[in-house]
Amino acid sequence: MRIDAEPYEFTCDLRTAALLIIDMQRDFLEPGGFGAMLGNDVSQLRRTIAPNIALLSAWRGAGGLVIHTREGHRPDLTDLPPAKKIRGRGTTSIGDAGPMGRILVRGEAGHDIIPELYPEPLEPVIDKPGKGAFFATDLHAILQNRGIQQLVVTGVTTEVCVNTTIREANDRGYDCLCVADCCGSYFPEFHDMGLRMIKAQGGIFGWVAPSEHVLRALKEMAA
Ligand code: TIU
Repeated sequence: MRIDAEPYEFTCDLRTAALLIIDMQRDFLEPGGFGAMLGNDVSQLRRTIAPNIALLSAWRGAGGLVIHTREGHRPDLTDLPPAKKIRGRGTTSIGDAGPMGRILVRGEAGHDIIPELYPEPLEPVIDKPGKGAFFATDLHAILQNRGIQQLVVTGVTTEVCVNTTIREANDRGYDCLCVADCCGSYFPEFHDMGLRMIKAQGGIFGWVAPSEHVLRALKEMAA
């Protein structure tokens, strides 16, 4: 499958590619969540929901592997670095009671994936304690076991968990295509720069394309 992308065409085979959806969690995206409570503009993230629904549906329809991630911690917080706990000097932080349960704690409502993009029973969900999806998770092993070489990456936020994951994947030998309109940041300028940082210098970390190009390639492949 050939996808028109920047800085040049991204070629991938559905048997060796996975759709990796990063942290589309209620606490980051919903108006009543932790992100919104911190004063962030969640509409910047919510615009990614519709294109992600379309891409997820097409990818599932083509029989491709889908992997979801969630940022969060064990209820006893033993995997929460003290530095991460106190960062920001906020009055409410990870592990405290938030608007949708304990903030970024596994099993709590706010930690879960938004209903619009909810994983199907056989789709792996990677619970990650860090920003990158490879750190302290079995993502690399899962990808290796399935012979995956290319990742089509979407989710939030562009410059934080999406960028960190793409950089980690790049160093582990994966080719990554970041789907521009399926990623979002609370800060539009960081979103733009986050995408530019990936595709600069001949694709230093990977490729960037709009979802329309991925959908078109999936359609052409099926024809
Ligand atoms: N998933 C992810 O990006 N976690 C963050 O904390 N992002 C922010 O932009 N804060």
